[in-house]
Amino acid sequence: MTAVEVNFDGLVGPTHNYAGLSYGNVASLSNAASYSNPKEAVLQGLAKMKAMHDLGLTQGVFAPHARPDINVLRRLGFTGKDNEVISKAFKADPVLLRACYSASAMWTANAATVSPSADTLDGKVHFTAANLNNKFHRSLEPTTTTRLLKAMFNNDSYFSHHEHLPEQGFFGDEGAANHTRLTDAHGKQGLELFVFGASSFNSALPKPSKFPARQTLEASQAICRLHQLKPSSQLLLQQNPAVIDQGVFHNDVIAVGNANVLLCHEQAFLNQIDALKQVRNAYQGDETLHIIEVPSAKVSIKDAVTSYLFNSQLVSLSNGKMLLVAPQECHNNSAVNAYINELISADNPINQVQFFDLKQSMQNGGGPACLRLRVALNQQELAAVNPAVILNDSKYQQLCSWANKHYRDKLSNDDFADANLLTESWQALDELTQILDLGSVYPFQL
Ligand code: SUG
Repeated sequence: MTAVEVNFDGLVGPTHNYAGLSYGNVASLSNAASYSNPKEAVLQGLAKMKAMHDLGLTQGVFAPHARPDINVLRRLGFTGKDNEVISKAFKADPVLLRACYSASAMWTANAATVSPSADTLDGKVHFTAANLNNKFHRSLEPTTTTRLLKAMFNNDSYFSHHEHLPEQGFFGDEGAANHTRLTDAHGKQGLELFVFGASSFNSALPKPSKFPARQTLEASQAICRLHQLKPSSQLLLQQNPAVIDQGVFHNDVIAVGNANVLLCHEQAFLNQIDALKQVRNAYQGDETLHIIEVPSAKVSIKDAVTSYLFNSQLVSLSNGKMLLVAPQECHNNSAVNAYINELISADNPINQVQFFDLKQSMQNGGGPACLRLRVALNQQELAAVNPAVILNDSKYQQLCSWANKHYRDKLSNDDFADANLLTESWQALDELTQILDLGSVYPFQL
């Protein structure tokens, strides 16, 4: 059956800020003292979504989460009315308060792992929200993510939703950032690659020594079971621990796959020669599989991490071309820009590039691919998706007006002491639930 890949981009939330919360993520730590511009951030994300829509792709919108997470602040001992909780938390621990204000749910590549129906034994599309157990601010996401997924994919005949994995480091799960799918047509059975950073139980496997491995083997194995993946649709590979220690905190910072193309750095995987042999052997498409390995001599790991080349999206266009949707930082880096020019003129399916200014997200370590969750859907499944979360020209205009009305253009540390930020943000989201027809997905009452 014919199918399309729909990218559901995270709409940046009204409290987007830089709090230096993600140890192991170079950009997050180095921008901790900067002030943010939530309005610019949401509009940059929307401009990317609109550009994808204008290319003829089906583009979805994934709503932000309600922040601050007032319930978790209460669980942590801050009492009183909402404004008292905020002012007590600000005095006691401003970084904790900012973690509870984080808009990190914008990086929807980490929202969930999704397996299309062509790969699953029961023929349903399976979703498991990621537990994001490795970082406190991200561990606040899975419950709302599941509610949002259920509001977007609300039809038991086609969609199967699973509870997130146990909230424990052994099952650390970061969702689709460590998952890609190779196939020669979205509607055909594909090969799902699960890339883990370390094993919790098997001490024989190597681990990074400095920065955390956020995805465990055991989490990836559990997702394969939950999603009832056909054995021939799954392959588990280990990420190279040495690059995790250089700031490659997710596999999508060092590799990207689409259709019959896997673009990866030559240092992406542990025992790379053998890993790629396994990929070639397991791939079942009729079209030739293109594995493009980028040598360190052309793009160093440092350049890969600062430019986010591998966090580009690779998208198939209806004219048969494949487009690299890259962050502006790739254009600004002369080595990376030279490599991209070589890539698009070489003999492989990638033959176009488009650069996007996503600086607000990039400064927290989130590039184009971090901002989107891919869901391959056949025509019947697509018809069953909540239509209000699919972008069109008027929805784009509506979302821009909504953002312009509700979002601030500057947030710095002292602004988090102001409980008006809570009220403004929740009012914005309340209005958004109507624009995206989500029902009551948020745990607040205005
Ligand atoms: O989890 N940054 C996110 C970036 C996620 C990128 N996603 C993918 N690679 N798919 C993270 O580290 C920073 C928040 C702060 O420091 O304020 C943050 O959460």
